Amino acid sequence: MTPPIEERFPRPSVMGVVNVTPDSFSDGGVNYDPQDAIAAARRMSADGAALVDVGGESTRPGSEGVSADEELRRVLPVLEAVAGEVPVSIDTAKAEVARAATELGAVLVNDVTALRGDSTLADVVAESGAYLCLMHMRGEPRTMQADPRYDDVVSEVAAFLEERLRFAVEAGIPEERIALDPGIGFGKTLQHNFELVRRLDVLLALGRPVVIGFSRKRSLGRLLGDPEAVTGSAAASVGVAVAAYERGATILRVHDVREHVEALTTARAVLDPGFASSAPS
Ligand code: HH2
Repeated sequence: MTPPIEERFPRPSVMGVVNVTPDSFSDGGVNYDPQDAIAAARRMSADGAALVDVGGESTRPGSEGVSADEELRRVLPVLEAVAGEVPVSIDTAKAEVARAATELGAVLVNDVTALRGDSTLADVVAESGAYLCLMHMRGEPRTMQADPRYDDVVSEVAAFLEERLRFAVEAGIPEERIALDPGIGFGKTLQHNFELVRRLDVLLALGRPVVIGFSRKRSLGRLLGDPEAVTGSAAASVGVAVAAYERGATILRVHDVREHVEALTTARAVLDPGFASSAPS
């Protein structure tokens, strides 16, 4: 039996990011070579990542997308090498890629389109028994940062995620396997991104664990004074991850795993007396 997602990945769990891409905004192709990606996945796991999110298609603002064949060519060598060794999630919107990944043991399908991109993905997730992350995105990566506007970003994101959660459950994916993600930076301004974390209670009211992926996103660099920033620093990422954890986030999707694991473990010792008392005095 698959345990509920919050049992398998208790608060706070770190999801390390391995982009097997030449063009991701955050790491500029450092893991495009499969050997580099494999080494990164192993290192993240050793550093305390609860799972490693492997992706073969950049979703950075302005990006165009790649074919399923190209995505498979990028991710399969990595998934094959770490199968049975490193818990993996697959960052894809394509059923074909999710099927291959779950057959190789991927435990979670991370779909930034929240099952709106490929009409057969829900069936693949349901049949595989994998966990699922449903993420909010306004528009599509090519155009999403062109003047995003909301009346109330938090309630609109919550309504969207509630609708996608219902859709996934009706498609046969058990609710206890699903996590929700507000999609930091996906059709949102800096103010929207911070408000979503500040008012995380509204998303938590949907009753599912929340994933936050603020790591290295450009709002962090812009907040700290560079209006042209395309990324944020590791320190800024850690700060926002700890704040998100304090507000109730369960899974933190990050590039700098060791720094986040240390910071979140420390934050947990403050918030959770039972956890602190289990450490040597
Ligand atoms: N962000 C990115 C990609 N996938 N998945 C979830 N669930 N949440 C996120 O916030 C999220 C995501 C974008 O970041 P990154 O993978 O570093 O860059 P790129 O899409 O350019 O590969």
